[in-house]
Amino acid sequence: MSRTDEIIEMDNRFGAHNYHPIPVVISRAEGPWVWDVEGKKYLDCLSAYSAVNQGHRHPHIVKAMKDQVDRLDLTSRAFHNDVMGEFLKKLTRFCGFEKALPMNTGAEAVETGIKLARKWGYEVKGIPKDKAEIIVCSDNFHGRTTTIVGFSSDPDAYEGFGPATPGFKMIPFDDLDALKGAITDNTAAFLVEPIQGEAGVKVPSEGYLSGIRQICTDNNVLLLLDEVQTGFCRTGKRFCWMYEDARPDVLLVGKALGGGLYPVSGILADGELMDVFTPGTHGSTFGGNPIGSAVAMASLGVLEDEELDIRASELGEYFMSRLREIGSDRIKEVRGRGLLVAIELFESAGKAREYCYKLKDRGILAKDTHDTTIRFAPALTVEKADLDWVVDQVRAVLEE
Ligand code: IF1
Repeated sequence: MSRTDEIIEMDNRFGAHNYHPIPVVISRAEGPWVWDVEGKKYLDCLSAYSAVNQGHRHPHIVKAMKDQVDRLDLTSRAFHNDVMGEFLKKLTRFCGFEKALPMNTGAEAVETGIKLARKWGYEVKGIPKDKAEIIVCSDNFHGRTTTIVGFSSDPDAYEGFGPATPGFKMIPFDDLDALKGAITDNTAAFLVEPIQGEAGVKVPSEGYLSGIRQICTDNNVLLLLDEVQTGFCRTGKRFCWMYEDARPDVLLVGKALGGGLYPVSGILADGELMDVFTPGTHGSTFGGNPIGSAVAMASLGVLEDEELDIRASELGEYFMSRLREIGSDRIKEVRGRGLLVAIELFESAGKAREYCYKLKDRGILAKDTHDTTIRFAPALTVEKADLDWVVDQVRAVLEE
């Protein structure tokens, strides 16, 4: 039995079966590349769902983490530590908000945003007790907690996990009239991804982001943007909302904030709104811990120093135009923003997963979603020549 098969068997024997991964066992990584246990090299075109925008094991981030580990580990928030404040200062400046609240995972950031919106709804907007409503979109993906899956439209996500938390209302994505129609006096917030990732990299129409910003402002409804996946330069700007100047009231971030080395998430808002949280009303053992804070500071530094927003924008435009040139009759659409790119195939072309297996054999790790879509999200440090090579491999598997 190969080492790969042995390890996969062990995963299956001792692990819960809540995943069905592509059968490759990765044991080493550097920059945009990974190696499997057999020594085969791949271009990582998933980047842990955009958690590794800076590339694997970026030397600056690794150094920051090692230095921190040698000095101070964990204090909890019962005491101050000498790293978190510097991190929050850097994060708020990077994102353009007054205050931040650090958590660990994306789902926790979303939960934190939901709590903030509800409390603001009761204390500031004056919504009657327990009547707050939050509007969400169909085909959303915001995480896996019971509250979050309770407002998912994907049966795999919610089926069997009820009863759903009340207080959520679903409307179609990319539909301004639906948003206007769904708002009531009890609406506290609208929660949305600026590009729907799991739904298949669904980029909304031009004017949607500025439109939702305006509607929320006009109706005294908070705009909560989930940029857990789209944030930190992935789509060609620091944040996707910057394409239409649709600055949210609450920005939810995660993934690449930890540079692929440590889970770090959080929410950003201006002072008055963030002050809705008072001592004892929210927290986390690990949120704002010294190691996460040091790693996140370095992760932000790399995004700035290497201007990865500009790089993602230029490389993304180039990559998408080269993919469109393939002109295969199996391709329905190439779409995306920056280096968050998807190829949607016609149903007659067969399953996207089959193409991902073929790409894997050719040294490219990409992930399918929804049967017909292949996602490409390499590290933002990827070289242009490597993208050319990806295009050649994609063309080859489509011609096979
Ligand atoms: C998995 C998808 C991506 C997210 C947005 C919050 C979270 C996520 C917009 C929660 C997480 C992940 C989790 C990962 C697969 C993945 C994913 F395919 F499921 F949808 F990226 F496209 N908001 N997305 O995309 O963050 O709590 O996981 O840190 O294996 O479930 P988390």
